[in-house]
Formats: sequence, structure tokens, C-alpha cells
Amino acid sequence: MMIKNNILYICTDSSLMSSKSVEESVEAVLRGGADIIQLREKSLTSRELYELAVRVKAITDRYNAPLIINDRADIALAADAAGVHLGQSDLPCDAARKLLGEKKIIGVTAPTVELAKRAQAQGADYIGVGAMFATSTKSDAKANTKENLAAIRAGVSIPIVIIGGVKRFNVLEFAGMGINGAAVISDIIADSDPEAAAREMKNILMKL
Ligand code: TZP
Ligand code: MG
Repeated sequence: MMIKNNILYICTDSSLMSSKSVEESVEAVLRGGADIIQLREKSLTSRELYELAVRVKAITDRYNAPLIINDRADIALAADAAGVHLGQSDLPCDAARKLLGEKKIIGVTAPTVELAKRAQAQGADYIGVGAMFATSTKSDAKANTKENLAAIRAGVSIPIVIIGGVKRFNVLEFAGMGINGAAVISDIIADSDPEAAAREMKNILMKL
């Protein structure tokens, strides 16, 4: 299992990266201690996304960090990424598992106990639970609650990564809840110094 504890999971969003390229931002957060990178670029063509995934994988490989592709099992396979992250409108986990085989990581967005149990039953390696706070990065993501997060934690045994408005100043609100890490976009990616921001977040996450 590649998802352990105190995980700093960074999703890209080139629209929030100010002057830096995706590659520069990814390398910066890896230098700062990010454990997992998710390529989450919603406005690229398949060809552009594939080519970017190959370039980013060359970077994540140097840091021994898994590269997860958002939404697209086909791109994950083609670029030989570590895995894919699937939302509830993407391929179902069991279908993606057939395509990707047992060795690839499959993450599933699962904001309810029912969806979390289904993801686990279908062979997900981890689930993402959110949005823990309303966030402009994904304005259609409904706000979740700590009570529901606790119920999900009690309901599944696979790793849980929280997402959605999770920032350095608030992540320790989830300390002691048994979550395995935090998936973060804006607080790190939009910082003028993403390396230092990632380092600070990773240090905070060690207290989860
Ligand atoms: N899924 C639920 S909220 C969200 C995603 C992808 C966006 C998280 O971004 P931020 O900037 O860390 O709130
Ligand atoms: Mg998705």
C-alpha cells in the first residue's frame, strides 16, 4: 500500500499557479516534501494531458513520488502513471480496475458512508472525502461535515485523504480523526513559494 499516514497529497491546477509552469510547481512541492502528486488539469486536450503527464512523471520519478491522474484511466495507463483518481461521474472503480490491473493505485471521491463502502468494495486503494470547507477551487463541491467524516472513517478501512479548503491554518482541526493525509490545491499551489508552503504543510501534517 503506497498511501501511508501524514500524507501531503498535492493536486495541480495551472490556473492557480501564477507564473510557474506545472512542471516547476510540481518539482517545488516535491522539494518541500509532497508525498503524492495528482495531475488535475481540466482544460487540456487528451494529447496535451498525455504529453504533460509524461513530462511530470519524469519529475515525480526522480522523487519516488506516485503520480496520480485525475479522471482519466486511459491517460494514467498511457503515461504509466502510478494510478488514477476517479470522481462519481468518472469510470466506476471496478471498471477502472479491469483496465488498470491490480498494481495501479485507484482513488475514489467518496463524500458519504455509502459511497465510501462501495469504493472499498470495488477495490479502491484510498478515498478522498470533502469538501471539508467550501472552496472556490471547486465551487460545485458540496460542504461535508466532521461528523460525516468520522462516520466514513468508522465505515471503511482503506486510507482517507481529506480535500476541499484544507489549508495550513485549519488542517489540525482533523487531528486524531484517523485520516491518512490531506489533498491540497490552492493553499500550496497558489503560494508564491510553493516549496516552502509544502514544507510547512508537511510539518503540520506530521501532527495529524
Ligand atoms: N474536490 C473536492 S474540493 C476540491 C476537489 C478537487 C478542490 C480542493 O482545492 P483547494 O484549493 O485545496 O480547496
Ligand atoms: Mg473527477
